[in-house]
Amino acid sequence: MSCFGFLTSCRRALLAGHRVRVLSLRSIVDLSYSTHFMDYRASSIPASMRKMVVTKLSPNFREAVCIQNAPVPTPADGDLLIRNRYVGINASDINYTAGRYDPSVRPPFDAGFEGIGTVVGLGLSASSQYTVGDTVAYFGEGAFAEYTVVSAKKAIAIRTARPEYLTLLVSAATAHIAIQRLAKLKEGETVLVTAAAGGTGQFAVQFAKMAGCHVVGTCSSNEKADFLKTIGCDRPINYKTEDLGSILRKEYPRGVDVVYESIGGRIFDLAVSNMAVLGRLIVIGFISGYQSASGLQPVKAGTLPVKLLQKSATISGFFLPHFMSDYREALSILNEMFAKGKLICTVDIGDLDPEGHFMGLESVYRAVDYMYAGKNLGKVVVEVSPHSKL
Ligand code: NAP
Ligand code: X1H
Repeated sequence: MSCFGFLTSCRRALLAGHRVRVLSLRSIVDLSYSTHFMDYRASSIPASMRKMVVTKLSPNFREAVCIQNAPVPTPADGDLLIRNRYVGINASDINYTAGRYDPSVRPPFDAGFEGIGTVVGLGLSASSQYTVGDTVAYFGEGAFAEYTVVSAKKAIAIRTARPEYLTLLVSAATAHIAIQRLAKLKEGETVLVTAAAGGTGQFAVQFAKMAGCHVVGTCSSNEKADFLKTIGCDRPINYKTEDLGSILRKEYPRGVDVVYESIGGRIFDLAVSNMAVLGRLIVIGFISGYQSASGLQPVKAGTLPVKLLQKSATISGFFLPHFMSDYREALSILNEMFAKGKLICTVDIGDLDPEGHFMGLESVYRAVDYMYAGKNLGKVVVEVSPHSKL
């Protein structure tokens, strides 16, 4: 069975054994309603936990988010209660804390988009797919917590709690679906990837290379440029030491065919000015603006119509939640590629940071700063809790 076996049903027997072996007073209450299974053995589920809550809307993560004590939530029918082991950091965590995702939502609300952990409780109908002790990865809200409840539909069974799985859920899925749906890559074309050594950029580089393209990737250090060579990038450009505009003009005078663009502002303008005839630019993000009050970064919009016309070029936006119909298939392809060693999934868990490994919920603050200081090589991941037996 594929380890992303959320398409299979009835994978394990119902948890009758757990139901008679539960120990705590709370579990007696659970049994009386019989709507969910909770595991209170050995390690026991505590009554309360710590979680990161957005209490004030701000793109400054430290200002917006505080760590609070809260009761460990109870999974409703169809839900899983997951003890988080690793959580993924996304550039857009600060768009979320700024309230940009849904301006009608007011604080307090929970932060964090994705995690990996152990199923420690489940609502009744989720037991046809999962059992206590399963390891799962999920793309869902409230991940920056010791325990998170997610719908079983948003979870994926994985073999072991390896942080590399966290690269697949958002970062690799974004690159895979955006390139499949919007890039229309042809062998021999030139692809420019910005923030190429980051969470999603590393996958855009690999998918473009797999399609037989010449790949140019931007980054901010020589160490990242060396990493880019190892994942197939033909021309890494450290934009701190080399002039991106003049390199593109000199080395790619015909222009680039496709741009996977994450930075915005000046870099977006340079990419637009260096597109080939029939070029396609995909707006994946514009991180250079996220920390500002508006979340935006000005671009040369006035010259955009003529630049597109002169090249018959197109610009499209891509936002992963709009492509959920492609998500399951993409994840099973990505998982298989990862399992067969065809995809390099690099994670950065802070081991080279002066303060060390991102361990514990409070490290999420440091991990967000680390990403916005441009220090990460690969996907930023935080280890929320060390491995524990159930
Ligand atoms: P990431 O690439 O792992 O980290 C961000 C990288 O951006 C840094 O390593 C740094 O790389 C650069 N950077 C950081 N702060 C910057 C700033 N203030 N100005 C300019 N560059 C900065 O992060 P990620 O989570 O994978 O996100 C990358 C981009 O993809 C973001 O724009 C994000 O919004 C977007 N994204 C979009 C979707 C979607 O559905 N559209 C999904 C996932 C991610 P350098 O060394 O290259 O400077
Ligand atoms: C419904 O579509 C969206 C799309 C983007 C709703 C919200 C957003 C959003 O908050 C984002 C966003 C999300 C993911 C990502 O990787 C990058 C970005 S940038 C962004 C945003 C930034 C500034 C704004 O004023 C509004 C949205």
